[in-house]
Amino acid sequence: MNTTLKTLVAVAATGSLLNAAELTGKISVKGTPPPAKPIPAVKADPNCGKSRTEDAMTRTWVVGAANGLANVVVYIKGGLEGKTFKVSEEKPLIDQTGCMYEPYVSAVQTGQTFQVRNSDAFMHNVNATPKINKGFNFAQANAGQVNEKTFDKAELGAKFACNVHPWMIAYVSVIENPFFAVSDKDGKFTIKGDLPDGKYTLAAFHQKGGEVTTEIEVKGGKATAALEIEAKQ
Ligand SMILES: [Cu+2]
Repeated sequence: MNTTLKTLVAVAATGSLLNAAELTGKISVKGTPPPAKPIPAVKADPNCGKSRTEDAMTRTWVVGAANGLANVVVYIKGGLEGKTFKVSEEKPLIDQTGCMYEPYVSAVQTGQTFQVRNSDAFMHNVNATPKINKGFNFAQANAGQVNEKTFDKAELGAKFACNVHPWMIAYVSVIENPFFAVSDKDGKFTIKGDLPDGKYTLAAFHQKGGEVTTEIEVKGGKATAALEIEAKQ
C-alpha cells in the first residue's frame, strides 16, 4: 500500500469512528392531554381550502402509539461544557404548505443555516418572534420562494407565525451542539453523531408540557433513554 492510500484508509477509519454514537429512546405523555381540535378556518379560506378535503387539526399535543408524544425536542443539555462543535452544513427546511407550517416543531444548531419556503401559490409572511435571538418578518409572495436564516443563540421554542393566516404557527428550538432530534409520531427519537462515551444530561422539551431531564451514560457509542412529559391543559 502506498503512503497516499494508507492515509486515505486512516482518514476513512477515523471518520467512521467519529460518527459512531447513537442515542435512541422514547418520550411518553403522562396523563391525558386535551384532544386535537379541528381548525375550520383553514378549509373555509378561499386559497387555503382548495388543497384540502379534511379539516386541519391543532398540533399542541400529538400522541401516538403507547402514549408516545410527538414534537418533543430532545437534546444534550449537560456534559459538553466548554466544547465547540462544527456547525452542520445541512439546511433544515421549514415549509409553508396548505397553509400550515411543516414541520410544526423543529430544531437547528446555533449558527446553522435553515430555509423557510413557501410552497403555496399565494402569499404568506414569516414572522419569527424569538425571545433571545433576533426576530425577523418577511413576506413570501410566490410558490417556491426560499429565504435562508440563522439563529446565533441557544433558545427553546422560538415562535414562527403567519399573520395572513393566524392559525399558522411553528416552533424552532436552537441548540448549542449538534446532538438533538425531534420525537416522531410515536414519541421515538434517534440522535446520531460524534459524541464521546461519557455521562450527559439529556433534556426533552415540549412547547406546552415544558422540559424534563435525565442522566444518561453513553457506552460504546450507545445509550437509550425514556422520558415522560406531564399533560397540561
Ligand atoms: Cu400564511
